[in-house]
Amino acid sequence: MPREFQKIIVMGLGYIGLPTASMLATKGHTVVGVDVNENAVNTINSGRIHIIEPDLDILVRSAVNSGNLRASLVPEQGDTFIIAVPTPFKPEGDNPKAPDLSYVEAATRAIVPFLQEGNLIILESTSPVGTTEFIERIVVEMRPELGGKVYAAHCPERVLPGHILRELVDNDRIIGGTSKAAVAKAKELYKTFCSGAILETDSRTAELSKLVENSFRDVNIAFANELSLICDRLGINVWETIALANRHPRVNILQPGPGVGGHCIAVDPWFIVSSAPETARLIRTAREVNDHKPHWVIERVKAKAERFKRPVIVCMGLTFKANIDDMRESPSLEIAQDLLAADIGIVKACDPNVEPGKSPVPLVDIRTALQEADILVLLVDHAEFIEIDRELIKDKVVIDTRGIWR
Ligand code: SAJ
Repeated sequence: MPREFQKIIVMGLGYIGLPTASMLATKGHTVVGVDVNENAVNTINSGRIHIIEPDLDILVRSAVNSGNLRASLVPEQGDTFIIAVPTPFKPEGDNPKAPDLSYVEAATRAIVPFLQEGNLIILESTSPVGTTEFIERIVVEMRPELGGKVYAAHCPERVLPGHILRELVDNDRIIGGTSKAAVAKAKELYKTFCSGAILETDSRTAELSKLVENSFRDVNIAFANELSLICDRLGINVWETIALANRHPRVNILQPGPGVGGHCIAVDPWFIVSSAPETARLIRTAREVNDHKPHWVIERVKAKAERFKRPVIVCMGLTFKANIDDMRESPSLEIAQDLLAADIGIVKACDPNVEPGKSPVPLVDIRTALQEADILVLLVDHAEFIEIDRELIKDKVVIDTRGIWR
């Protein structure tokens, strides 16, 4: 029978690992969070955080103060090992969109020396189909005596950046094991902090389900982005068109934007394409449609800039979506940087969530942006931009990729 409180080793203390480790610690488990980043380890051990997410600082402080959470550079023995490390694209090779499992492999190899009979390994990282079985193979290759004696399951993370703590508790969770016993063990653990339903399956189905969730969203955003190009060609307002179509009881079109960013939706569909390149035609096309959108926006800005001698162009927003500080895979950042490099005017950016030192494009505040800009390119629907008085922008050339200033 599983014990009520376990000792859990969490490999990777990023946007998923740190909230999960802290949540488990506040529920009474003893948690050791492991990361290769010494700065992150020291910061967490002092009860502070190295990433931005609402209320995470409070949770980490209380987890560390309770004595149940500590961070370390190296793993140790425990009951359960949770792997929450990045799965980006491979830096080199024929396929630039192939998944890079080197972090998963390194984390696995790091824990194997500490594994004991009956331990459970949980993969939370979004991964291509077969990765949980790959982890098991590494274990057996390094410690043949553990063959069939440790358990492995995939419990894909599903939390939305900006709402991680709420969704960590409320969302339903998929648990896919390489055996039924692995599912049962993992379920016991997730029940200690997850109030959503726990859905049981095998590891390969769990891996694909996670990739499918993000691909579903990508395909639907691509539909909206394609509509925005069609509407532009026909001189029709895309926002009004979508709002009207969405009044049908079975239509629910998402919103067009400057492209799709973040480290999940712009990446995960490619893991399906890599596994089934000939078959995943729609998923691949959706990725291409969304990746093309920033270039289309750039061309529109360039066309407007031709009217001026040397216009001041201010890009409103650099993050990959509203009200966060994350610029990973951000189409807005790509647009601002490309416009700067194109030298078609004086290009600046305005983003209340980005620190000046972190922006590769010169930053101005909202007041300066509204005073100086000849062309305003609205890229992110941050709350501060939605509130801007339309009177202040009525004489500007405005390219609104999010439809908030209609
Ligand atoms: N976007 C649009 N139009 C829309 C909705 C989104 O252009 O109508 C854009 C956003 O601006 C952003 C990108 O899509 O650039 C992605 O944003 P998002 O809010 O849709 O999703 P993420 O990447 O923050 O988080 C997603 C979530 N997945 C789903 O909603 C299916 C989250 O639940 C996952 O846990 C996360 O990916 C992940 O880590 O995989």
